[in-house]
Amino acid sequence: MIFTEIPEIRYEGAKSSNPFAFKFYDADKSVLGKPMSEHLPFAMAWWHNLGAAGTDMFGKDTADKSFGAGSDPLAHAKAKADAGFEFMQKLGIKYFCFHDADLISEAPTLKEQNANLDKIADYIRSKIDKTGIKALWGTANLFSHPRFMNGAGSSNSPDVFARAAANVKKSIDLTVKFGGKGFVFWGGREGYETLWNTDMKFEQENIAALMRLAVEYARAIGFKGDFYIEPKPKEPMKHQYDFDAATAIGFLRQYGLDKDFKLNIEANHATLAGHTFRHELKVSAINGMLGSIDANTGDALLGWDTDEFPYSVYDATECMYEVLKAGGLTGGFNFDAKNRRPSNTYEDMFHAFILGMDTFALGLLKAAALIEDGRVDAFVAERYSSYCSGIGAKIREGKTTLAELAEYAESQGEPTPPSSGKQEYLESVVNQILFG
Ligand code: XUL
Ligand code: CO
Repeated sequence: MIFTEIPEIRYEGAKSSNPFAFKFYDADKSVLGKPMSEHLPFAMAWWHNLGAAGTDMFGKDTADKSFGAGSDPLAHAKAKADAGFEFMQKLGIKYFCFHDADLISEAPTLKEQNANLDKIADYIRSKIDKTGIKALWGTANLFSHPRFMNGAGSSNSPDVFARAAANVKKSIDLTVKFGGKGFVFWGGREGYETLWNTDMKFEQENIAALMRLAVEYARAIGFKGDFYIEPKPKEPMKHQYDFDAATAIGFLRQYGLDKDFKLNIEANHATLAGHTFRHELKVSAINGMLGSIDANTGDALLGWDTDEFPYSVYDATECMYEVLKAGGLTGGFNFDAKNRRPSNTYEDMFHAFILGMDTFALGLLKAAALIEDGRVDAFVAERYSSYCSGIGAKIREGKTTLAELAEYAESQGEPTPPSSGKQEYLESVVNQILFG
């Protein structure tokens, strides 16, 4: 046991003042005919929760994430796994997400690295067998090591491309071994700093080639899950190719990858791209590509990826509204989030997840209430209802011509002004459901 002072976290209800209890996340509570736990498949991000210890550009670690192990890489990797599984069990979390590089520190050669990964993977697999906790998705870290300074798929070096392919292959193997539902590509270094040295088309073709090779390999070994692109506009690169959902969808379609890939939408990446989280979810959903979510939040006053635990019930409600409307996720809700640097105790790790899980539970309850209330849906249906008959229906059904429309326009005179958008009314309905 690592978190000896921390009890199992249970639901105690909104009136509880126990800091180690859920106030809103009640796993078995039925919402729209399904238990909360099925609506909200939460996942722990291995890298943040078990790895990030507070180092930033200006200072070193503030937290101790050695979990009692010394400097031996395998002993530390096992201690992380012990901590992670105990943590997830105490919170009732069924999934984790990981990079290859999160599992054990990198060895000097690829061969040694893969052998080390096999050792820790066997250890993790035995914990999966004991607990039923599995991977939500895996990914390859193709951005931290200096070899990837010019990108991975987009690198100007075919040797680096080949190394990226080897890391992706191993990470797919690990994902399959851990029962993962998905495999993510986050193109941290897949972008450019200046177009004076960059062949954009060449780089994008190569990224697509790496993705295609990954799909071919994974399908050949029986992986049935989804691949995901995780869009992000910038950071670490000035401009990343998977800028936002619309850009990523265009890319996937252009290179014929859209049948195997969906999107993993991260809230903080959405706002960095100048969109709301909800916008990115909507764009993904209407294109049939809403796969999974990295649940976190940025800070409106800070222009970078702060990866904070989500606390805005308003944002979570908007998110869950889109998720419910899309019929749920094939993936889940990965807390790609880290404690603030001064929140450096084991207790803080639990507070962070209680906050995130309660925020999304509230979001789910409020989104379900909005749908059951029906006023927003009814308003939107009514707003477009003139397309149900007459010339509107002909436009929708593609049964008219430009000439017919011109004739119609001439005969009708000045169009009746469109009806009010009633934004303020709708926003007050949302507030009433949230706080009434
Ligand atoms: C970085 C980010 C990554 C991906 C996985 O901004 O979100 O942690 O989720 O590589
Ligand atoms: Co992420």
